[in-house]
Amino acid sequence: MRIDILTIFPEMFQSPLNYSILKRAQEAGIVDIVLTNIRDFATDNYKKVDDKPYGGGPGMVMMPQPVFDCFEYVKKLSPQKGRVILLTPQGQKFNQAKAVELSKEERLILIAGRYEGFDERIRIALDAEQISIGDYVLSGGELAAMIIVDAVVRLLSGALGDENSAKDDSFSTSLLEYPQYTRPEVFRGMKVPDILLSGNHGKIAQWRRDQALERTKKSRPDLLEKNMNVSKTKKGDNNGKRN
Ligand code: 6GU
Repeated sequence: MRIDILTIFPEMFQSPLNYSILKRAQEAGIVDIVLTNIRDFATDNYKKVDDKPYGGGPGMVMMPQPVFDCFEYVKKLSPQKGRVILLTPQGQKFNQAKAVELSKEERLILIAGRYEGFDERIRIALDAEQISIGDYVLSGGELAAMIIVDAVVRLLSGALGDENSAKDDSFSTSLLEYPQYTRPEVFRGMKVPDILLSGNHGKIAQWRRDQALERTKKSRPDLLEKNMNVSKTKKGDNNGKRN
């Protein structure tokens, strides 16, 4: 997979991209992550990328020209078309199903905005899908882009050491993950549940299912409800793209 990220703060990505799974996936050639600075496409002496909103109001808006020029440059860096995503709080909420969907693409082009948002003509002309990572406001789309990259890359074949470890993750089964324990057997008087030491794999699997269900009921009952509705409702939206 190739992931292009357009941002005015490429340095922000250095640390998250250079540890652990994301680092190894890049080194192994599983993913190629390319950062391009939108500010390099500003045309005035001050490298201006934002301006006041027409109609008044607080804050600044990302200007269309630097974003368009940057996008057109990035697009030509590789022959694949790419799925274009604008990170904005106005987008569809990101979740594990979306991560799985995006992990099947050959190329993603993520555009991180700052300020009060993008000039609307950017979204319209790039025919970009909009994604938000949750119902709260961040100072920019960079952290959201990093979260999406992390969630997507760990799903790519070969990115995790153990191919099974993504399958049991919370949300991939619509349940939260069951409790995990490692050595020692007793820590500060707290014992590992006997069943996990029993060697009975059938019973262990049953216990884990029960625990996952219990946890989900307790802290995320909405996931169980959603799960029951999935079979009833047909998903037919267009992922926030223009028709
Ligand atoms: Cl993608 N951007 C910003 N600025 N805030 C957010 C977000 C994105 N997702 C949730 N909040």
